[in-house]
Formats: sequence, structure tokens, C-alpha cells
Amino acid sequence: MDYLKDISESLELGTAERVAELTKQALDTGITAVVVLNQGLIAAMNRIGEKFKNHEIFLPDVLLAAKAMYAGLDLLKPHLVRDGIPVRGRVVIGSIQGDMHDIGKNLVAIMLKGAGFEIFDLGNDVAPEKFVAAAQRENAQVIGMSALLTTTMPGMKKVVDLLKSKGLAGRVKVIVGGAPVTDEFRQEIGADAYGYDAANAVDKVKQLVGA
Ligand code: B1M
Repeated sequence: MDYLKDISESLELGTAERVAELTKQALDTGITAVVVLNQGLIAAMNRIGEKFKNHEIFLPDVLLAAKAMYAGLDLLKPHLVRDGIPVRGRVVIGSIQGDMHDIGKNLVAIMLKGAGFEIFDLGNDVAPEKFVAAAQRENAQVIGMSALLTTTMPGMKKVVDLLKSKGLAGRVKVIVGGAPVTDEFRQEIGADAYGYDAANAVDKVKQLVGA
């Protein structure tokens, strides 16, 4: 049985229960959570994105796929997060204002938690002022922002500018990511780091806090 292929196909069909069942079975047979995530769930979600762009499927199909993604992700979570490791730093994270996409952001949060960071997850559609206020309140060293829409990306610059105007730039570091975000964009807005995927985000955050 090809679990990864079956997980991908079930996710594309939006059958959450089947994705959960197959994810459980795949883990039981010894396939690692990272492989299930990358080769099963994320691979399928990328295809969903392509099909949506080409008008082969529509928004309700994407929503079902997202639900199915979470059904698998929930089961992978305990395998990606380890308890009892010393706290390396404090990170405020969220999807930027206007952006409802949160799967990638949640993945980054899970992986950061797994690497020992304390996470303050503000959810999605987070206003720039909220990011900055939360970083101050929680005494966070890092703000992590995710954007999936080209139209919401400019909100990230507002956070960087707000930190500067409050004299917090440098003390609170900023990492950005999400499908349309690039390292060039990161440079343009003056953020400190760009993560191209969740594992890379963990490496970059470790560098930012010197952990
Ligand atoms: Co939307 N959507 N969507 N969508 N959606 C995209 C982003 C799109 C590219 C699809 C397409 O046309 N091909 C397109 C954007 C086009 C653009 O801006 N250029 C799009 C659109 C247009 C829209 C709507 C406007 C559609 C509409 O209403 N007509 C609407 C907008 C809603 C809003 O936000 N205001 C919309 C809605 C939705 C759903 C609600 C149905 C659903 C989201 C459900 C949810 O998140 N709870 C959805 C989905 C699922 C997608 C696609 C298909 C998949 C996104 C995803 O979860 N990928 C997406 C197509 C695509 O991206 N190819 C698409 C899996 C996830 C693991 O990857 O989030 O990229 P990703 O995260 C990665 C990396 O980017 C990185 O690490 C993660 C793991 O590798 N990363 C970071 C992410 N954040 C990071 C932060 C970091 C570091 C790394 O540091 C802090």
C-alpha cells in the first residue's frame, strides 16, 4: 500500500476522515511525521493550489482540502512537538491582517514549539499594532509573520516600521514567510529573516536569538 500517495489523493478529494485514517496507519508502519507532512499533505496542498489557480476546482473544494489537511496535521502534531526541552526564546506569531490562511503559520508554530520556543499565536488576520503590542506584552525576542496573499504582504512592512518608530527594531527581530514571500521582499521591507519553509523558519529563528 502506498500510504503517501493515498494520503495525497484523499486530501485532494477533501475526505478528512480518510486522511486521518491513512495518516494514523502511515505513522504506525513507521513512516516519519516529516515525510507524511512533506510528501503526503503539503505535496497535495500544492496541487490543490495549482488546480484552483487553473479553475479546475473551486473555493469549497479548497476549504474541504484545508479541513482534510488539518485532520492529518492534528495527528502529526505530537510527533513534531517534543515536550520537556529547555525554552530557547519567545516568539509572537500570526498571519498578517487580511489573511485568513493559517495552515503554514500553524506549521511554523508547531515546529518552533518542537524546537523549544515559547509561542504566542495571535491567529490570523492580525493587525500590525497587535503584533507589536503582543511582542511588548510577552517580552518576545521575535515576531513571525505569514502572508499567503500578495495583497496582504504590505502589512508586514507596517509591523517593521512600527517597531522602528517605537525604538524596538533590533531588540524585537522579525521573520517573514508564506508562499508569495521572498528574501528580496524581506530585504525590501527591512525584516531580519525569511523562512522558505517551516524547518528553515526554525533555523532562522534560532539564528535570530543566537540559540
Ligand atoms: Co487561498 N489562495 N484564498 N485559501 N489558498 C492561495 C494562497 C492562492 C495562491 C491560490 C491560487 O490562486 N493558486 C491564492 C493567492 C493568489 C495571490 O495572492 N497571488 C489564494 C486566493 C486568491 C484566496 C482567496 C482570495 C480566494 C477567494 O476568496 N476568491 C481567499 C482569501 C481569503 C483571505 O485570506 N482573505 C482564499 C481562501 C482560502 C481558504 C480559506 C479556502 C484556504 C485557507 C484555509 C486555511 O488556511 N485555514 C485556502 C488555501 C488552502 C489555499 C492554498 C490552496 C493552500 C495554502 C496552504 O495552506 N498551503 C493556496 C495555494 C498555494 O499556496 N499554493 C491558496 C500549505 C501550507 C503548508 O503552505 O502556507 O505556503 P504555506 O506555508 C509554508 C511556507 O510558505 C512557509 O512554511 C510553510 C510550510 O512549508 N511559511 C512560513 C508559511 N508561513 C511562514 C512564516 C514564516 C516562515 C515560513 O516565518 C514566520
